[in-house]
Amino acid sequence: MLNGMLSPNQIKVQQKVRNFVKEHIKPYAREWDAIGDIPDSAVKAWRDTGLFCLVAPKEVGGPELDTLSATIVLEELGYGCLGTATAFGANNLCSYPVLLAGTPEQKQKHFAPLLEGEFGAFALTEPCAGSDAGAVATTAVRDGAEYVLNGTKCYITEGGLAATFIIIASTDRSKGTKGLSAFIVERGRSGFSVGKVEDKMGIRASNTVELVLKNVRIPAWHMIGKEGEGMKLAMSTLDSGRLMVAAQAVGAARAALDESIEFVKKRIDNGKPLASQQSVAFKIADMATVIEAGRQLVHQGARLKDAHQPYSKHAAMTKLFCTDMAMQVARDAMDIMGAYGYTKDSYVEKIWRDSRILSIYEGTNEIQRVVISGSLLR
Ligand code: COS
Repeated sequence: MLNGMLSPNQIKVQQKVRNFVKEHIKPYAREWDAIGDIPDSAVKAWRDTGLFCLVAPKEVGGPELDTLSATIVLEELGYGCLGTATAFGANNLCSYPVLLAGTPEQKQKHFAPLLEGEFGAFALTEPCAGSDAGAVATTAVRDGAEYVLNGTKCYITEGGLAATFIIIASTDRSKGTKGLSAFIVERGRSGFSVGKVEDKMGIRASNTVELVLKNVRIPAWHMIGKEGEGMKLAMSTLDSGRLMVAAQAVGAARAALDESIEFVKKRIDNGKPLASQQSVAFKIADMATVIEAGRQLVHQGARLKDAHQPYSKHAAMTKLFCTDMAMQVARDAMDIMGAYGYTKDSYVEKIWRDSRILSIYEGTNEIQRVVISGSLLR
């Protein structure tokens, strides 16, 4: 890891999370994968680091990490367990709309539970609105001083555990993407319930559910920004989220590389460690090279965002490269380890399963190509 470009504070954050991962995540990640849950004690330990919501602003008592620091945290969490990184990352994802357009009152409301150690969730996806985000069919109808929400959201990270949600709903279906709006909805509102809990192939430590809204009434001041601003808020949120997913991918790939290095040094083949075979050593070299390339893309994207420069295209390129890279590195690691890598005795089996989601969630890699090519060809 090249640390030369990081500030002393960023290196401190990196070390803190690295220690946390070593002590609180890595020894238990396989067990959490098996049970499909993160025990409360581990969630509490993470909360005690003060990093439970990385992007929560100082004005509400949050750490307000810069984007580069946040990607460093997500890389380290991804190194430990992608499921846990996904779960802990949800609090950032759901916070961007509030950071972008929330009033001081909305910021207090949204961040208070997150800073107390509760989860938050960002709910955009629906059964018929995945890649086509603008097709959201959940409606929000104004009724006096309230909005009434109806619809179904699916594949919502930490939705079964969250205390606060950002729900993207249509306030005017005739306007398509220009009719979408964003709302803060708390757990416990009448008519708001958790539906199907997904049984996933990977990132099993994270919680993924369906949310059902039946005549859910919320005060009108819970709308973030203005009516019709929901699509822009959701897309800007995903720009940030894509850098975080890419950072997790770099972390997962680094874990696969470390497992591979340990394996090839120990494993004896024809009387010599596997590492002495040039074909194996070269694969290790290639894995390390693409990981470093991915990390540099992530850090550059974070620097662009921190400098308030346009970065949508860069975020899409970064997610595209890093998530495919992680999958390839996990596969290379499994190739190096052979049958052992395919068993649950090897951590690489879990990294391979977990990494598969990276090129799917927060915009498939086809969507990243839509964003990249769209910005080049318009
Ligand atoms: N930041 C801010 N605004 C953005 C934006 C961005 N990155 N991308 C698009 N917008 C705005 C556009 O400017 C446009 O507003 P105006 O018409 O006022 O200019 C509006 O959003 C609609 O944009 P567009 O016409 O490009 O929308 P499309 O319906 O063609 O969809 C894609 C664009 C496909 C890129 C979008 O639907 C998408 O990203 N889909 C994937 C969704 C996703 O990632 N889901 C994952 C689950 S959520 S965890």
